[in-house]
Amino acid sequence: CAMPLNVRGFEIYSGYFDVSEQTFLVEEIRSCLRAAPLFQPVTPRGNPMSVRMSSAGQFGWVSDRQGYRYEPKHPSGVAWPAIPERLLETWRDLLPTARPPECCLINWYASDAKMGMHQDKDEADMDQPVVSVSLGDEALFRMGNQTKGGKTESIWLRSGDVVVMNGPARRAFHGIDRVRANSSTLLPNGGRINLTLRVVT
Ligand code: MD3
Ligand code: FE
Repeated sequence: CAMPLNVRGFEIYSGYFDVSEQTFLVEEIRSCLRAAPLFQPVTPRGNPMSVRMSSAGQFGWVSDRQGYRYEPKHPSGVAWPAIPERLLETWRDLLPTARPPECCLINWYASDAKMGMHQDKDEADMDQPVVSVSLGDEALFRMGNQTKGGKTESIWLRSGDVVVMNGPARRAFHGIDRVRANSSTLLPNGGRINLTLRVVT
């Protein structure tokens, strides 16, 4: 069993998935995206986000002029597809006693996309853990504190890495500063996919 690197309570399993597992996961995600295509969320203030998103599971995360929230359906009105079994297995492997995830948020980053520092607080119980899977190009992940501001620490997340956010780290501010273009050959069209498994209700 692999021991994670612990940075500020973030448990980083570097190289959790090998290339053949990563390739399998990309196929599973492509199948999800055929049912529930990526869309470009708009912030409540009306600014388009640079990351494109979709979800799998009972609930998906959406943002528009109405606000940030979880919804039982894709903006097109179709139900979200099921969370791929390999991801549910990963959750059970890393968090054997946790409630099962109800959402797999799918984030797609083009090489110029980023995500500003934020807290994930749209879930009913913020004490439930979150698991993140990185696929494709490397990304600079910034980890902050439970309150805005203060010192931060950054690490590059690579394809196949998994991060578990549990305990105080679950409430930490975090973001993606930049993606390193052409740093992986996993995705034929380049870019980066981040999957986050979450308990929502
Ligand atoms: C820490 N995603 O979807 S993954 C997000 O790479 C998000 O797409 C980034 O932040 C990405 O909300 C970072 C690492 C991550 C995910 C969820 C967290 C860190 C987290 C939730 C709480 C605390
Ligand atoms: Fe987040």
